[in-house]
Amino acid sequence: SLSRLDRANTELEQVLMELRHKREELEAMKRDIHDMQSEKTDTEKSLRQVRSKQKVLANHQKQLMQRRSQAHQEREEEIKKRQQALDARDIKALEDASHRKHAFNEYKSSLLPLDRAIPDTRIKECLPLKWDTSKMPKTSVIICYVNEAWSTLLRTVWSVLNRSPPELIEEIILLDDASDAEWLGEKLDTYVREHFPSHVRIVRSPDRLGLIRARLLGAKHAKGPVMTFLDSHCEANQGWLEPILDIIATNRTTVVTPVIDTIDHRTMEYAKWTSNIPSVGTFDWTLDFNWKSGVLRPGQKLTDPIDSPTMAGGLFAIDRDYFYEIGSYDEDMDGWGGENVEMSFRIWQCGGRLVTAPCSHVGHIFRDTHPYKVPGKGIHHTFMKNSMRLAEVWMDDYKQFFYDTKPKRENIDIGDLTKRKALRERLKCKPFKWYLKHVLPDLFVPDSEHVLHKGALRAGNGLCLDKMGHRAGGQAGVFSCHGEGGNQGWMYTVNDEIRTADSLCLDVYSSKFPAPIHLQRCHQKQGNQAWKYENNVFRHVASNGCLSSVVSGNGQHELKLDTCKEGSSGQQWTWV
Ligand code: LR7
Ligand code: MN
Repeated sequence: SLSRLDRANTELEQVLMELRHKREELEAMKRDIHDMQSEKTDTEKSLRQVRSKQKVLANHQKQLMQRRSQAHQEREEEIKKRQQALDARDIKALEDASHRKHAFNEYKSSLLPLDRAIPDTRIKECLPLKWDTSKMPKTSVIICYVNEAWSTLLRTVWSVLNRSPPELIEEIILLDDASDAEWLGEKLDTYVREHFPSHVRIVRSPDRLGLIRARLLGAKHAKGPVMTFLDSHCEANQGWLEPILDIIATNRTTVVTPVIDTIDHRTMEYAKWTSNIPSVGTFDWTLDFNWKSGVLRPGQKLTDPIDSPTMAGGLFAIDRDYFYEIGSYDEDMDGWGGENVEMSFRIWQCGGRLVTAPCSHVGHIFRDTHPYKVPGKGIHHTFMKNSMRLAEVWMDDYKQFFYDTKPKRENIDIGDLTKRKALRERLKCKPFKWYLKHVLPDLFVPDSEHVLHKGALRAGNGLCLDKMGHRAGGQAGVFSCHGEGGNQGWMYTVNDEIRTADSLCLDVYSSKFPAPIHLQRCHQKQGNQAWKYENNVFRHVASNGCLSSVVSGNGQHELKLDTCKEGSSGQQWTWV
């Protein structure tokens, strides 16, 4: 019986052990269940969060859709109906006609929503930036126009209203420079009354003022502490305004431009591409505005304002009081042109600063011609007069380099300069030499230190080297000598370049003779732009060919790079 007891005992121990195991398993299962339960609640919680976020988003979208006013939808349906009745040839004809009238494809524009979506062109570094609008001044937005198309004018206005924090917009002033287009009369009054009753004001000038005096009149009407000027065919992009006003809030003597994106004048497409560092403004000695690549200072972030030596002129913001302190505009400038370079020199020379805000983007329709006439003797004339005024007031002895580019100026009465010269005195502005040294140190200065020869270049066969009115990428040619400079004005530099006053250099990149001679922006790095000038011959250093005025197969005179032949008259170039 003792051994039975023993056996029973062992069995009991075994059972107990199993029981213990089972209990442990049970505990483990319980723990698992508990874990799973809490996981479940977590998932349920985040699911609930996602759902509520979705709801908020849907609501938001609904509101947005509702805010797209009835008018937009009605207009778009109307357009659709009209389009269905046309075939491709009709459309092409309508587009061409509108292009002749407005210098861009207005027909295409008229089919696009007035509040269309455009690509957000900001670099990614801009997106996380947070702006405190409560510390920013309000702005008046001033848009001057003469016979601007309906669709582009209103798209400018809608883009400003839809893409600006409302608390930052004091008003939008539409300054009509005496347009006679019928759509800009009562029809516009009604539209503005219906859609923008509280924000938009139309001011109509009874006489044609020209762009510069039109802006001065717009400024007179502005109530906001900051004024933002825009051309009448722009589209403000996402978040365009905050970076601009932030800079002015920090320093009221800084004048700010957005990055200007391109809206194509044929397709109306808003360009998606922009470079990481925006282009900034420079100028040529013809006093034309030009772009150059922006450069970051050491330690400067991609989102920081970047110094711009000049501005394009149409799109900028300025503290209203500072605008007057610094001399607003030269009110004796007529029509169009030059005012932007004048204001740029003045800002820098008189202690201010001109910058581009990399996170602010506004699109502009760039076009090839102007669809309007300016009062007086036309755009060419006013541009010349305005440039002469600015050269006389701001450029000291350097003005001569500008005059050198225009050897045959018509007699232009540039008027009285006393007021502008007094302004320069009063503000104790720095000399132009200072501006060149500190603001545009890399600009080519055509003085005797840098230029070995200048004038026209005549080949032995009697023709002159000619830019043929082409821009960068085009080809240079030869033409009968006219002695007016312009397309026939050339310089040979210490850098071995053959260059024009507007910074184009003769450039050859094909090695097959006879090779075309291209015009490219001067890069000052020798390479394909280096020429040796000896015994009246220009030898292209990289390819060892000679600059030649030749007669082609069909009897046409052409400029080529060809094998050097001693004594060939087309390869003998003299300065005249
Ligand atoms: O007599 C006029 N009255 C006007 O109100 C002539 C023009 N205007 C208006 C016109 O309707 C337009 O809204 O002024 C604005 C500028 O005229 P545009 O668009 O025909 O000229 P643009 O874009 O070729 O002109 C550039 O250079 C001008 C020089 O005087 C002005 O500074 C423009 O504002 C300027 N535009 C820009 O800077 C946009 C970027 C272009 C570049 C580079
Ligand atoms: Mn323009």
